[in-house]
Amino acid sequence: DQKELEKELAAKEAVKSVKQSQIVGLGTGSTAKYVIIELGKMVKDGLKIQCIPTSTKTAELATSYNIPLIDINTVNHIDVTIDGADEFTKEKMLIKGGGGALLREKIVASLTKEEIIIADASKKVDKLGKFTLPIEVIPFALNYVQHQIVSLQGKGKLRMNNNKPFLTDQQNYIIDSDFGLIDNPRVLAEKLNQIEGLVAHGLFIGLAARVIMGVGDSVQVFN
Ligand code: DER
Repeated sequence: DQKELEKELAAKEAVKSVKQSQIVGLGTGSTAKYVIIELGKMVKDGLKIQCIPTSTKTAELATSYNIPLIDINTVNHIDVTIDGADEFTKEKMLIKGGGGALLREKIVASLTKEEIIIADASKKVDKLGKFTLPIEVIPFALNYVQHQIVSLQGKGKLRMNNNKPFLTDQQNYIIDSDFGLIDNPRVLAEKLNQIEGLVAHGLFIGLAARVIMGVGDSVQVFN
């Protein structure tokens, strides 16, 4: 359908930035999946890259396409990462974490020289916040962080999976938090960064080098 076509168009445009012998971060989600499929073809045709997955799900998918993986702790930088987003603005501010991979995605993004975000046109927003903000917390801090979210005028809901709390790759919980439309994402991000036990939130500010949006039968790039 239209969205899937736009995801694929964005992914195909993004992989043009992947060069021989690079260290490549692999995103998580249904848009990033198209990147893994494309890179699988390029590896089959002789592309030599070493990849770092942002989730166990992505690691399994990449392995199924014979994409070589390496341990993030064996590198001190990543050349290029291609990842999705739940929302993005023209200033390249993002909400991520819909797929639950936000902590590893943020660490990989922070290590990456060129973080490329790919998305279908439905992800573009004027203001972040229609999509609830994923917040990853250690279980020990669940109640404490919930209270901190309330004090920041948010409304948090523990993410569930089959009637049990969803667990991230790190065995942490996610609180999907509604702060309404967020006037100043940077200010909210800085407040969230102070909360003990909150290990990651989905506001990615200043991390994206480029956003490639599939729209109709072409792409639009936000630099
Ligand atoms: O969880 C994540 O951060 C994913 O990248 C998500 O934001 C995008 O997932 P999608 O490509 O399936 O919409």
